[in-house]
Amino acid sequence: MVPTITAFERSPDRGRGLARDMRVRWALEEVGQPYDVRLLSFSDMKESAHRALHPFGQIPTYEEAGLVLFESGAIVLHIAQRHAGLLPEDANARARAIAWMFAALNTVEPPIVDRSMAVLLERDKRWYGERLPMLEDRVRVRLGELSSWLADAEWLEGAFSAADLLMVTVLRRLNGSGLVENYPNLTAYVARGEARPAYKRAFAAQLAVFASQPPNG
Ligand code: GTB
Repeated sequence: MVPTITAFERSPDRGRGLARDMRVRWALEEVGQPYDVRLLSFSDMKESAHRALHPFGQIPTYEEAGLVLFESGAIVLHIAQRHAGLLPEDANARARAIAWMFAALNTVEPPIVDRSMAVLLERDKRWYGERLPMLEDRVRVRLGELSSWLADAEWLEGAFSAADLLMVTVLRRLNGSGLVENYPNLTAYVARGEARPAYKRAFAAQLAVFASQPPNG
């Protein structure tokens, strides 16, 4: 059975690969698994039909025979466990790659999301000017640590894995901030991820959704 995922009908990023269905699309493309997409408006996501699949009324979800999943990290892990190519075969290396998947989502992404939310929602607050540098310092701490760890390695744990897939999508959320550019090895790391044919197919599919929507529909 071809799995079905959910995605924004009209993504706020105009289909630039920043919404979290991008991770799932990319993982499915990496393993060569075709998939269907059900597009949802913001109000569709809050309807009971979708909440039956996702307790928080969000995208992405993933449905296959007998299984419904939510949380992009859990979905990518599921795909990586069911198909070859996204996790190392060696048990210890696999455990470390999974640790990096958690690190991407639990340690690196939170300060990046805090910064994005401030930029998006708090610009008009009188304390914004003081808060943004503090949030950006927190992001810089994580980027510096990640940059030191990665050093001149191509990927986080040997060959490209689901850990890199998640980490690259997390770092891409800083596009336009200029923050990643201070770490040439991280800039090159993100570029390596974006150069993968599977990434390009996933990005094109997400962009095509946005492009197919009527301007104010
Ligand atoms: N932890 C969950 C996961 O990883 O799956 C978080 C899911 C989530 O945040 N989903 C968002 C959502 O459904 C879309 S991805 N939001 C609607 C709602 O909560 O009502 C977050 C996102 C959205 C848009 C951009 N962008 O435009 O740049 C980037 C990221």
